[in-house]
Amino acid sequence: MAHCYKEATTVVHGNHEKNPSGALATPIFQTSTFVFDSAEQGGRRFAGQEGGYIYSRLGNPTTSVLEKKIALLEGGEDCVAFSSGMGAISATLLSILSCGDHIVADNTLYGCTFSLITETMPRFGIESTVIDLTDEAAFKGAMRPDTKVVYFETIANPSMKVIDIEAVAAYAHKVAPGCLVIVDNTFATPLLVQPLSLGADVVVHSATKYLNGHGDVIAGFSVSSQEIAGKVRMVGLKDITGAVLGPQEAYLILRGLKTLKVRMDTICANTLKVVEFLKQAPQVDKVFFPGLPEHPNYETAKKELKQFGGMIGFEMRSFEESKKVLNNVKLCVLAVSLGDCETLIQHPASMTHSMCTKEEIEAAGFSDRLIRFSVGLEDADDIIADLKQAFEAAEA
Ligand code: LCS
Repeated sequence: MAHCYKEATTVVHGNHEKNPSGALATPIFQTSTFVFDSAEQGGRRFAGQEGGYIYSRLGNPTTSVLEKKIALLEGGEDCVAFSSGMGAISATLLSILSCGDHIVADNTLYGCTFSLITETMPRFGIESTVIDLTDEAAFKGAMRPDTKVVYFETIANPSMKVIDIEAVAAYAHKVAPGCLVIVDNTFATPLLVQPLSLGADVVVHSATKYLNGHGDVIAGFSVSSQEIAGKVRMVGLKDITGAVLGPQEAYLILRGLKTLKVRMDTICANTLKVVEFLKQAPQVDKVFFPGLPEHPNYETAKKELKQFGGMIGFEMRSFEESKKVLNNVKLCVLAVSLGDCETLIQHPASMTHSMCTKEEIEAAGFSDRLIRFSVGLEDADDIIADLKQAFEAAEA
């Protein structure tokens, strides 16, 4: 699909299709089903001989506008919207994989995705090999000619690992023809990187985060070629998960998307200031941020990302101090999720990644001292002042 406009324009206008009613804002088609003109027409629509809507689990005009906009932003042919990020991820993987298939996944993933791949999918006979995808030897050792999927996150939750999409996709496609590279682009958003342009086959999102951006919707997307998206829609969404996005939520995401570019620019600028503060704070032992030259994947991040994003991890000197910071912030909000207007702070080991074992957490490169920080749209000085007072309280 041609990307005619620059991204700041695309987030506002999408493909510039006007609603036939003349409405500027996309109307909310709050309907479960659609009326056929005749029995013959209903039959033709079900047989795929005629376009048009049938039933909102299979498609809805409000949701379609949103899907087209996300496909444009990611540079994909098609997009399928879901009622959650996990809905998008599970429907995508289960549309592609069958009993006896093999998946290679990175060892740093959002906790529920990690459980899905390492615990749930093996129950259905799908074999998973979990390794550090930045370790070239481990990756090459894990790949098999019959590997069907390679799965990872652009900026990984919560260690902020950045994987070389181009290199991983090129090798996976070379040694395992037919293997699909699936990338979760939630942390980066299409404004920082478009994984499909670097060789990935599918991009998945938790739209709950930056894409919606206002902390009031749970949603997800799967973006790919028309062929793959057709399968994801007609198998993963229609038959397996049924995790369809409602038109009200689709509308809210369309509204949130209009400010994606200004939100991301402000969040990324704020984040650089917060990182600078964390680096010099004596109470902080380690900062996890891909824009720092000492970050192990700094070179990849510089090459791959237009900006370094709004997510930071940092470890205090002890678990006790980390806990005290979490309990002493006043402006920053103690809550999971990320990518909202409000700065959010949480503790991965006991919250988003509590389903991982101590060994799995260690392998993912963090500890129970890690605090994850999603920088918001407040004034950076106020965010920093809040952290400063929480650090002082943690020492007391
Ligand atoms: N992918 C990533 C990278 C995520 O961080 C999350 C949720 C999901 C997928 C799942 O999306 P959902 O179904 O929640 O829309 N991450 C969360 C987090 O870090 N805190 O709370 C949820």
